[in-house]
Amino acid sequence: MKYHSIQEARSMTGTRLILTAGVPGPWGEAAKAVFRLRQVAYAPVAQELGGSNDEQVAWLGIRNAPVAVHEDERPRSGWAEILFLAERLGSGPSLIPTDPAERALMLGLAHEIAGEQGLGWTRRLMIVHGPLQAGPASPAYGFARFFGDSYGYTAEAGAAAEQRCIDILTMLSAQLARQQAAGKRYLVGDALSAVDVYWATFANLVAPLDDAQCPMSTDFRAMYDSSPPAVRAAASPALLAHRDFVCATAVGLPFEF
Ligand SMILES: N[C@@H](CCC(=O)N[C@@H](CS)C(=O)NCC(=O)O)C(=O)O
Repeated sequence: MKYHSIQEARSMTGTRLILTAGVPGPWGEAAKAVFRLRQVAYAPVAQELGGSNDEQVAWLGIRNAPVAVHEDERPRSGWAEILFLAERLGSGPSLIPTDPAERALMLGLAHEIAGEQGLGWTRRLMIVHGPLQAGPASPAYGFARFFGDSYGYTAEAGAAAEQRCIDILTMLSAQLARQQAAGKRYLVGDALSAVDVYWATFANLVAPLDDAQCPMSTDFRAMYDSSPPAVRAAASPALLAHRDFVCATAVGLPFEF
């Protein structure tokens, strides 16, 4: 993917989407998929993984990614803000159910995947927990310290993260099983919604797609693929098959970043 610099993006109009360049970050991949499905044209802009990203901070006051900037509106970096921006700007079928109860369920499930203390958040705490417990002698300590400090790590939260991931995956597996028992194809309601997209993109943190579908460096793959068996087992075969189906039919393969 060809990225613009922050400097270029500042002087552009339209919709710009700041993404961590070169890696399949689940929040960024989800934002890209949501924009694509809503047919929102955007200019990709590079953020540096774990970098100080000074120019971005000077412009928007936000260091990480993704960040969507539409015209001269305020920047949007939370998954829900980005989703509602795509709903407003885009066209075609909505990614948010119209039925109020289905809508609430969809947004709640999406939070459990992409929000604070959701699946992505707690898998990240799991990833940094080992090196932080091992201490500064661990080769991954510096990386883990930075990400731990940036995203809510405490020794207590780190220790609780694995069970939290298992609980979320068990709950998503049960939700899909209920839907399938009712003859329904998607996680909520009768149609594709944003939560299917969040699951399809965040599942990489549990059972990464292969290199042909989602190329990544050996180190990155080892990190994404480091779930202990109990976490992996909490994602039912049907839930993983649903990821494959949503990637093939909605998100688009291979992932490109
Ligand atoms: N702002 C997002 C969360 C985004 C997020 O956690 N991004 C991380 C993904 S690991 C990131 O940008 N990491 C790269 C970095 O911190 O430099 C939300 O609230 O939905």
